[in-house]
Amino acid sequence: MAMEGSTLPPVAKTVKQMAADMDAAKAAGADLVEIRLAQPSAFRPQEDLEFLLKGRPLPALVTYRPKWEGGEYEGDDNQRFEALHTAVDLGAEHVDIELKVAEEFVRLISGKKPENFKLIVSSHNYQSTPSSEELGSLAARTQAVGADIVKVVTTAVDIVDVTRMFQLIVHCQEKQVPMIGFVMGERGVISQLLCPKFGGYLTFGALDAGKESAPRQPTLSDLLNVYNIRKIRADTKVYGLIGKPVGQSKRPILHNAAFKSVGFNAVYVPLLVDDLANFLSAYCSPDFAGFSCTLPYKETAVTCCDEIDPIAKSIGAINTIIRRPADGKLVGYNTDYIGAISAIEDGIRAGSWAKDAVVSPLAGKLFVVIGAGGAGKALAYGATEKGARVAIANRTYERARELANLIGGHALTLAELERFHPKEGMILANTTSVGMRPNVNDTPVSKQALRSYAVVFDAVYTPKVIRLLREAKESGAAVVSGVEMFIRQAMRQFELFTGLAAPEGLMRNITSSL
Ligand code: SKM
Repeated sequence: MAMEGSTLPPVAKTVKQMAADMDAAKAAGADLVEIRLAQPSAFRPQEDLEFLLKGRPLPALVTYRPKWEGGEYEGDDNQRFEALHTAVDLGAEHVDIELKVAEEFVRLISGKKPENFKLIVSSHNYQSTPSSEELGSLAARTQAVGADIVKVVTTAVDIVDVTRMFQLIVHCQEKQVPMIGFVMGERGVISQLLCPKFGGYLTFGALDAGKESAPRQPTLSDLLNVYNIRKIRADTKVYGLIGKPVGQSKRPILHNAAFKSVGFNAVYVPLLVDDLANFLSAYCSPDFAGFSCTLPYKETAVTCCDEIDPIAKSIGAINTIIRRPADGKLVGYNTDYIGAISAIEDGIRAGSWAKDAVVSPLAGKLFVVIGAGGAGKALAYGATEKGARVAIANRTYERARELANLIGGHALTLAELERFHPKEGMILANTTSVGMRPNVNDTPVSKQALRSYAVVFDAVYTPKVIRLLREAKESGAAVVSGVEMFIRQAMRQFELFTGLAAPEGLMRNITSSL
């Protein structure tokens, strides 16, 4: 694993700061540091490289990226080659040179390569990821020019693009050609996280957020401490969160820590998906063993699975997919239902006014659900099962009506919701993403209307203190946070993924520290 970004442009950073960053990278657990040179105006090749390389705390990789390949260097190549040549002479373990000029550089250093030196020949595509054939021929040309390590970097337009990079890495490994391959962008982040699984030579981690050297590069700390990258091997199973967006989710932190605590050989990654059916058919190997599913795919996912658990079928939405080991079939489950309903029931029971542990405190209540999507369906179904009367309010009234018809409830427009007060002691559950980070000032219903409710629940858990619940509390309602639902559905999900009991204490501790 390399630590990239230890060396920002010397214009912004002194060589001393670059050296301090290298020490910090070592302390944080990197195996290798990338010394990334920028403009020569603020950089004296001989002296500065000597200072940096002599004092390097770890093996080094020296890069001097020109503007035409997405870097910062604007001068002529001779000067750049000279600096890189100096790096070779000073004992740098790796130098990165761009494929377009590699032949010239290889000629320059030929016969002078130190024994343990490795030349990385790289190419970067900032627009897309070419076809498998094109990638294969790019890797072959890169090797032919004299690369010790082939490096191919592309951009993910869709997460499916990453499968071609994984295939290329596996293919190079079979041919015993060391390869660094990754796909930039949020849709490509798994190419960096799963590097050891597919046999990549190294992966890059930024020293800190904001010090990335490629778009959406993970931090070194995330690689080591969230994704436990040192534990990832070829037989490590991959689980992940399918959604759009997924960046806000705390699931990777929670599930990876839980996997680690029970010694389960798996990693959990964010999967930013644009087309669910395409994603599932591209990632169809047993390596991809299961998924959590979030907005906007909980309902579409039902049509993409081979089998659906009977409760999830009644709900019409799933949030968990398991690839059954015996036959590879995809089986869908809904853990939102149990997670949310039990959290609300226990929240109410905790209040002195409803202590009966046998009868559900939802029985006989009027339960108002905002949202008719996947989570809305789970809550509406669950509350009905527990004996509540259910009303559904949705931005698109038609969808509210469809769901109401399905469960025998009542449909409302959002305007009607504002004045809805047929009885006392009502329960409100928001299942939309209104108020979710970053739109923390939004709320699905006015504070005035909240006075009609005895209990208010919000499925959103980022931020923990969401505006709806803050205003509900101020209006005198008891509140149940989405954090509790998050923990409970995650515990059930963990059990479905692993077949083991969920480490509840650990999962609660982690969630409370997030
Ligand atoms: O149903 C869950 C989903 O499985 C994961 C999730 C998350 O990670 O934010 C939220 C809920 O939609």
